[in-house]
Amino acid sequence: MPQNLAPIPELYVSYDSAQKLKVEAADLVSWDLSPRQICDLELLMNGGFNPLKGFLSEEDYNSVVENMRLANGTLWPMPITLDVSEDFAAKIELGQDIALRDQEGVILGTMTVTDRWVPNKAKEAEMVFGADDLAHPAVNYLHNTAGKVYLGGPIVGIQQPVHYDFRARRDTPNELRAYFRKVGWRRVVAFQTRNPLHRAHQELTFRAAKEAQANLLIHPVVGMTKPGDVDHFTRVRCYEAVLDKYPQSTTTMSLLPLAMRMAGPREAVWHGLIRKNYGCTHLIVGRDHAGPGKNSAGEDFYGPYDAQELFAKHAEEMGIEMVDFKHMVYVQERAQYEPADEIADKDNVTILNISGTELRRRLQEGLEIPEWFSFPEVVNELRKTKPPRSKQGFTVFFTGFSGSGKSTIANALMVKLMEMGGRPVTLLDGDIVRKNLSSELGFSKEHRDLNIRRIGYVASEITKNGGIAICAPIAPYASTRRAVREDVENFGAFVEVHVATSIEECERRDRKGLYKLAREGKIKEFTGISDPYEVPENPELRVETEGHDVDNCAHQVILKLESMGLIAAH
Ligand code: PPS
Repeated sequence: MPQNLAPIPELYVSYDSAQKLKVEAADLVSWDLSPRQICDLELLMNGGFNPLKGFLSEEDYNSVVENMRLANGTLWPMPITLDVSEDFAAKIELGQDIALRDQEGVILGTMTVTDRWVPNKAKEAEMVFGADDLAHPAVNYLHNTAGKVYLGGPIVGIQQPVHYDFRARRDTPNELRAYFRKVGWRRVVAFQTRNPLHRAHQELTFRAAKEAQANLLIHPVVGMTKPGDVDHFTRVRCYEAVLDKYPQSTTTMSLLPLAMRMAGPREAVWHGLIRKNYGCTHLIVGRDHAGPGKNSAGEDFYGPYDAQELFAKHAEEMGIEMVDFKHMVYVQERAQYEPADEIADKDNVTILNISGTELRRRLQEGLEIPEWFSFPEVVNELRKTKPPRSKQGFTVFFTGFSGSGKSTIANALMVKLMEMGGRPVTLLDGDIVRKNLSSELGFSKEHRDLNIRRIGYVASEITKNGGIAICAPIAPYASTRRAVREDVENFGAFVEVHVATSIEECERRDRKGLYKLAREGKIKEFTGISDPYEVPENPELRVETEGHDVDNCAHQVILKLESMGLIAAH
């Protein structure tokens, strides 16, 4: 297919108009964009989503969901929609302009709202993602993050979202087109990725470029990828290390601020249209391209070659060709990578391969990663970001009645961990937090939840930065404890310890004299007496304090941490 590198339409107005518009837009009703909407808006404005002129109208949305096409018949597989809350939607009149702001309040563009509707999300999930199953990250997003109402309408672009990272590596479609024109690249094969590159990827991209007789664009996604992926900062440092291994004159890299949906076949077609906009003539499409993993029944959402098939069916219409991805494996005797299906002497050679899961395990446990698998520079970067578990941060979260012994055990644990050394330890005891972080709060459900969420926030920050947070509040509500677990588990392990001293024993001990006051009605909403406590169902550890001394209880926690690999066995 002939390459056309003429500039494509963008939605930005001229610099002077933008300055004027920015002042005028300050008076408009504003929508604060979510991180995903910012990614979508950037690609709408810079032409990455050409021919879209804004967030989809209701008619286009229905047509995209049902037929993979805009209402006018143009191929477009992914609904690009502006989801908002019901409250916000109720404030808007059709025909009204709204300002679209980033999370710091900067106005990126305006939209004339032509359409407002309540989508059938179950139908969207079924038709676009193949199943209304929350195990699919985009379906989960659709139901649990996206707003209830969609707004649609044309956009006027004022400015690009601001990026402070890797600026020299970011290009708009027109910037890449201009670059290809300048260096005379007539055929360009794009490699889409959301993972670090290892030797097998390098080999397959080399082969793809050779097969297509094209130059190579490494085009990694740095917008939003699958939850749990290696963060883009680490990945870009890895890509830069690998880029040195490619011949400079034939290969380049550019970062794509796309928010992926992991929609397999539809996503592959979407990726093709986007790469076409970026001036590419070919896209490498892999086995299980943009796959979301397993569904809630433990099966794959899509067939392994569904994406390649759908792409191939529409390649002509898209104006971009597919290079299918070979599954590369290492042949030890020949010390080289070869496509798995082209090895004729399979039975006489040793084939080596390390799966993604195995790689994560090796990183997790600090085990060797062989040179035949990856480049030392890449492994080094990955190890920096993902140190072995015994060097990562974590949170120990004690919960139990007042006077159950949480604080005493937590203190003993803190001292034991400090004796071991290696990581900073912070104790967020119930009383201390109430004094320093939550002094204005009482003991209503709302206030207790607020208190626990604050503790969770601090603990997740400590965990993120490689420290150990020990929390010891009552935390009587299971749902709040779960929310804190989710916050912390974004960054490291969460170890819930139920200090299971019975309410009778706590009252008998009554170390602070509070139970007596609670019984007399002088303290209201007292946990276990006049307020609920939801016993943890599956804590990592339950400790009984009746009949065990503090030292023993703290030791049980230490043993648990050891068995989880969080502290080195001693
Ligand atoms: S919560 O529910 O998790 O927010 O409670 P927490 O912040 O851990 O409570 C800390 C201490 O407050 C004292 N106290 C009460 N506890 C429960 N209910 C009521 N109404 C109440 N009023 C005061 C109690 O001593 C808690 O300390 P600990 O260390 O648990 O004994």
